[in-house]
Amino acid sequence: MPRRQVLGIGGALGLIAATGLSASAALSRRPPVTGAELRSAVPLPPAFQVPLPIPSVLAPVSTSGGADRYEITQREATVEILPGVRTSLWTYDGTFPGPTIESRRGRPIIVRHRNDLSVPTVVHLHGGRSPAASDGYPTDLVLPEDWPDAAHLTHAGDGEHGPEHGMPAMRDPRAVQTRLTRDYAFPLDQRPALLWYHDHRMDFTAPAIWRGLAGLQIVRDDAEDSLGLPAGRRELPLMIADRAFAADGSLDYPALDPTLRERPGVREPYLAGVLGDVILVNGAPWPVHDVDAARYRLRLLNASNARHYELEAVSDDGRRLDLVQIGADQGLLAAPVTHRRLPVAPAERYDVIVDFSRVPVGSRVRIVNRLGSGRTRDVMAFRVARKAADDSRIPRTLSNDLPTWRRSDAVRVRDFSFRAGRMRGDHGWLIDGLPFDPARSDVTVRIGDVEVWRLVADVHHPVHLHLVGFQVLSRGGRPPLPHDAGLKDTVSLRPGESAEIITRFDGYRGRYLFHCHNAEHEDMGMMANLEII
Ligand SMILES: [Cu+2]
Repeated sequence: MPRRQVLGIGGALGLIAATGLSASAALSRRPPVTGAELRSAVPLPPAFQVPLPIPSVLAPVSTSGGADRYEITQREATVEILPGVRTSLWTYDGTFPGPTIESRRGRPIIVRHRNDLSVPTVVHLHGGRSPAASDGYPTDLVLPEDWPDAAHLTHAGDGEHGPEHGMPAMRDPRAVQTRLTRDYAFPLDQRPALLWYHDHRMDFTAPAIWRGLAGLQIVRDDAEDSLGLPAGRRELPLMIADRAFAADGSLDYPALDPTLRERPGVREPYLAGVLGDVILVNGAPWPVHDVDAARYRLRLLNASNARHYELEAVSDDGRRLDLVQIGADQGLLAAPVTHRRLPVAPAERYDVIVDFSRVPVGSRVRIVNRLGSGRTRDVMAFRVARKAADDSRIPRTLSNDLPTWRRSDAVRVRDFSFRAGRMRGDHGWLIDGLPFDPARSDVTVRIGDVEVWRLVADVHHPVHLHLVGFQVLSRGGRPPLPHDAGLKDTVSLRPGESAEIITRFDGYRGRYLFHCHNAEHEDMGMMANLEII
């Protein structure tokens, strides 16, 4: 690899490649970020001025036959993210985040997505226990009305971009494509949790999410409702995502092909991940939210492409408030876990209670990212506006339905490495030395089997499994960390680190995925097929 490219990959990876540092040496240095930061070319607003938006809840178009039907149109929209600046986005129904879908455990929903964008799309419900046909496999594309048909694409592939680019669907005989619309059916036979839906298009997931294709879905049930947790306006979904803005107010992104039609990938300094210099919460820059002096349930999602956070809640007098974790990616913990700092990797969700009752009225609590610097240290703020009664509680037992898998239950142990490498003659990110190929069979598991997977990383890789939740068994040969508690669908591997996870593959048969959820890594090959038979 030429030296120029090695250094271009940035921070940790360049260090490992250029100096031959061992993984453990990389781990001891543990760089706080994997990726490179874009700088916005417009003036940025001061922190804690813009009010926190709460995404609107989508109303079903019908509720007949025990199932709710929804319709979402994917379309371009111009919105005001930075005060006084117009930004064109790709959206679900005209907003970023898209509308929130409120759903109940075991009550099926059908979402008809209509693609009025200029490129193919595909929707994945992250954390959903969904049949394969509705899981948003990257080549199961919804084509825009005027997109060339498959026969035409075959010829286009022989042209200027060569057969390697622009038509991955053609390499996948199992792809099921539709034109203009697709109905996604979600049985939602799963634990209550905060899920999120986002684009998962082959080779172009990262820029599609960056441009705005992300929204929330919440699954609830009666057991969770009866716990007495903070609810109503004291329950806040918080989608955290970084972005950067070009001089014309558009979102900056270092795509090789800004039309996102044919050539995937990003420019060289950003190969390890794209970071922005503006922190958005629910689509607003460094927002502020007025709260009662009471407990709040904060449902955190890191929807950033590559940025990691280590969150703290800091009051004006410098006190750190407890972050009492009650839930993980896949729902409630068995019992609360108290943190002072909470690491949140891309795609992870943490459900935490923060108690503002002892914060003086009129003062603020800032949510700070210890891994950020300068403006990216701030995330958002709460302003304690008034005294208020609070009859919420945090039960000592939150749930008793978590699986009790033991290592001895596993019928198989598999090893997977997540490392940099070469793909199609360029830089890539590889699982076990291979870039993703939809037509290749990678992992086949029998439905109902319990397996242990050992994952090892070079730089940060948040590893996500579709369909199933898992438990973290160990990290670096040691017991899991406090924030690994509960049932997860994304585990954050730190530089040079290994982790073991355990799960039972059940629910549905079919073709699923596991992949890195650094969205740039995902687009550059770091995915593999998971076939459940
Ligand atoms: Cu990765």
